[in-house]
Amino acid sequence: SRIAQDLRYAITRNELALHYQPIVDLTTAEVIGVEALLRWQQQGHAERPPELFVPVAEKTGLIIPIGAWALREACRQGRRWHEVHPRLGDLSVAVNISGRQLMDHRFPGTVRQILEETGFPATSLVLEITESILVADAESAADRIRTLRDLGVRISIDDFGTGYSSLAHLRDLPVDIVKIDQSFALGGSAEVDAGLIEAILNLGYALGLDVVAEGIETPEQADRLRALGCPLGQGFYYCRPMPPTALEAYLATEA
Ligand code: G
Ligand code: G
Ligand code: MN
Ligand code: NA
Repeated sequence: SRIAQDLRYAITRNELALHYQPIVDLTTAEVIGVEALLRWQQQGHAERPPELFVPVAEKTGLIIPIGAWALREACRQGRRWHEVHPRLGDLSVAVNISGRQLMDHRFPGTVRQILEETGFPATSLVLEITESILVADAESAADRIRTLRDLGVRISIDDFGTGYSSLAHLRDLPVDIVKIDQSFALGGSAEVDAGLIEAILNLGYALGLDVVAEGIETPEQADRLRALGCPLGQGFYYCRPMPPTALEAYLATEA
């Protein structure tokens, strides 16, 4: 396809960028971390959303070099923010990892090499993996996650609540963070959603996991999540994803 052909040159032509969306402490609104989100700005084209090109990158295998580029870029920029704002020295940087990337046999080596090369602390790096990937091949995924955690990085289950994990499955997965899918914050049925969010919070508490609610768009949603005891959140109400320079300016007001 045309997208696949163009994507082949996206890295060498410098067309890829990362935007960052803050993740905040819901009680203090303090930024505790950021999620890196891939952007593709091709000369002469409207910006192509990741929902469109990430699946193509996965199918063609281009997600391997593109994913490595994103990881390196995020660690490089994360290192810079730690240096510029020492008070944000524990700011975490989360990077989305696709299934193909996760299961590639070179992936743990790539992560190790990028951490060494950039000097970004492993403990500040979070790898976001969707629940559906972890369910698809649970045993191999769990093995791979153990290898990655041995490097010191943290693992986050993304889009949680949409992938049909069993409780036993989650208990056996060596992860650190659960991200409640944005459909729960945005959902129409407040009472049902509150019940489900509470269930996920209890699960997180029982398993010793951090919990992040995604897709918070209004102050009411933020209030509701806070009242339910959700510690961390992310969404347009707090911040939209923004380019690194804008994030730096934003962090400067906090530091
Ligand atoms: O803001 P947003 O449109 O950026 O992201 C849309 C989707 O693309 C999300 O599901 C997100 O997880 C995915 N995505 C964004 N950046 C990356 C990336 O660097 N790697 C992978 N594999 N997926 C990404
Ligand atoms: O699948 P993942 O959780 O990685 O996707 C993150 C996606 O969610 C990105 O496309 C990001 O732009 C988007 N996003 C972040 N905050 C909000 C929000 O408050 N509302 C909506 N609708 N999307 C959001
Ligand atoms: Mn994500
Ligand atoms: Na998500």
